Amino acid sequence: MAKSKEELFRELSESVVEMEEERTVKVAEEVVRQGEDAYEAIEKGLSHGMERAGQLFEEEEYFIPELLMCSDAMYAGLDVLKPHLKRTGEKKGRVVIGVIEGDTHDIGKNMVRIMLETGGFEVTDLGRDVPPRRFVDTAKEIDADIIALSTLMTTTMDGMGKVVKILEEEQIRAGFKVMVGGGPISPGFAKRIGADGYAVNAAEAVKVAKRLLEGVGGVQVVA
Ligand code: B12
Repeated sequence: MAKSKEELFRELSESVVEMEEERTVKVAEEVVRQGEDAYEAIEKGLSHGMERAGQLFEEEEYFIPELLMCSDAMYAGLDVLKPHLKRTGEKKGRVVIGVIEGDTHDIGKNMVRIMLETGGFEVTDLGRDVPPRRFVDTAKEIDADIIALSTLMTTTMDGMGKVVKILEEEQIRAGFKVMVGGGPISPGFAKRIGADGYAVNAAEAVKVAKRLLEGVGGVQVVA
C-alpha cells in the first residue's frame, strides 16, 4: 500500500538523522514515484532531518563524523529530488548567495539556493568562506537584485555588516537588497546591520526574497 506523504517525509527525515544514505535514496525515489511534491519533501524531509542532526550535535549525542554522514545522506536524497522540482516559469530576479568569510558551513546556504532557484530566481553561488568585497563585486557584475548572506558562526557574523558598509561607501546601497540568515542570525541583528530581510529557513527565504522585490518597505522578516 502506498504511504502517505507525511509518512514519506518523516521517513526521509529519519533516514538522514540515522545516516542511512541508501534508505534516503530509496525513500526519495518513492516520493518521486508517488508524485509527491519534491519541494515539500526537501523542506519537511531532508532539511528537517539535517536540522535534527544539528540539534543532536548540540546535545553532544552526535559528533563531526556522524554529522558528515547525515549530510551525505541528505545530499544523496537531494540528487534524486532536485530534477523533479517544479520551477516557476517566469524569472523573478537575480541573487548572489554565499557564506561569509571565515565560515565553511554551507549545507543551509545550499538549501536556500535550491529553494530560490525553484522559486524562479537566477542564483549565482559564490560558495563558502567568501570575502565581503566579493559579494559586492559580483552583485555589480551580474546586476543582481538581491545579495543573500549566510553564516552559522557568531565569530563571522560581522562580515555581513561589512557587505552593507561597502555598499554604502560606494553609494550603491539603494541598488541591492541584502538578505541574511543562518543559525546565530536574528531579525534584530538584521535590522542592526542595516539588512533588508531575514528568514529562518530556506522555504521562508523565498517568501522574503519575493517581498523584497515587490518593494515592500521595512525589514522583511519571516521568523
Ligand atoms: C553540520 C555542522 C558542521 C559541519 C559542516 C558541514 C558543511 N559543509 O556545512 C562540519 C562538521 C564540517 C562543521 C565544522 C565546524 N563547525 Co559546525 N556545525 C554544524 C551544525 C551541527 C549543523 C549546521 C547545519 O548544517 N544545519 C542544518 C542546516 C539545514 O541548517 P542551517 O545551516 O541553520 O540553515 C538553515 C537556516 O539557518 C537558514 N539559512 C541558512 N543560511 C541562510 C542564508 C539566508 C540568506 C537566509 C535567508 C536563510 C539562511 O535556512 C537554512 C535551511 O533551512 C551546527 C550546529 C547547529 N545546530 O546549527 C554546528 C556549528 C555551526 N558549528 C560550530 C563550529 C564551532 C564548527 C567548527 C569551528 C568546529 C571546529 N572546532 O572545527 C568547524 C567550522 C570551521 C569553519 N571555519 O567553518 C558551532 C559554531 C559556534 C559559533 N561560534 O557560533 C556550531 C553552532 C556548533 C556549536 N554549538 O558549537 N560543522
